[in-house]
Amino acid sequence: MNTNKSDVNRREFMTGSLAVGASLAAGAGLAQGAAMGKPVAPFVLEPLPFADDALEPIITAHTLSFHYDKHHRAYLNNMNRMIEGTAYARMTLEKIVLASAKKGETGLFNNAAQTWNHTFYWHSLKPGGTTMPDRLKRKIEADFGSVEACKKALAEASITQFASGWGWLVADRGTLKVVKTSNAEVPLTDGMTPLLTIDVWEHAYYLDHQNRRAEYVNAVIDKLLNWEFAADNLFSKK
Ligand code: MN3
Repeated sequence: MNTNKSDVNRREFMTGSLAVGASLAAGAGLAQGAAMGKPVAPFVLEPLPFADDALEPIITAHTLSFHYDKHHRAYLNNMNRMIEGTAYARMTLEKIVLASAKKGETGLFNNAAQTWNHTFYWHSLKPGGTTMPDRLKRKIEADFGSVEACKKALAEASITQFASGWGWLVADRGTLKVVKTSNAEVPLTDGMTPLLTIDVWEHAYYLDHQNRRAEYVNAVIDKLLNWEFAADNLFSKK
């Protein structure tokens, strides 16, 4: 994979936010532990970054009670079981995703990537949305022509993803793009830097919107996206 400027920031975010074991050490400490070959597993489920009813009516507490408490937790628990006592137990979550993909260990990849994807999705959402930082806005206008064109591309990718998967805003070698992935697949494995994601598995919207995926996707894009998180993923350096 490439190691552009955002990788470091994202890795810190993931290790820090999916903090490990009983000691909720700082991200730097965890990274150092991983680098020294000490176990970082088992991973723990971090709390949602908002109240469970804060995204209503677009995403209800009822949906989150399954999506976060059941689906996300199950992926994480499955991954923890699979890595126990293996070399993976000494890796950061992002490294587990990349290494299991490279080795074709599909079962582990699916659970590790879904653990990563869901944490990334929760942080892609913000009650009421956020104002887009100017620096990100200028980059989006340069690469998509306009903010509206970017949102339209993200909506189209998310709505047209066949069956389960994800819509993403990514940086690909310095250029912003919209991509979609199937099932657990994540653009990290193609060397891209995820900036934002929208979960389009049916479990993300079916209780609230039934088969109306477009209604869910458009509402998320209009009212819930965390553009400050996207800007942090694109621009922040440690
Ligand atoms: Mn999901």
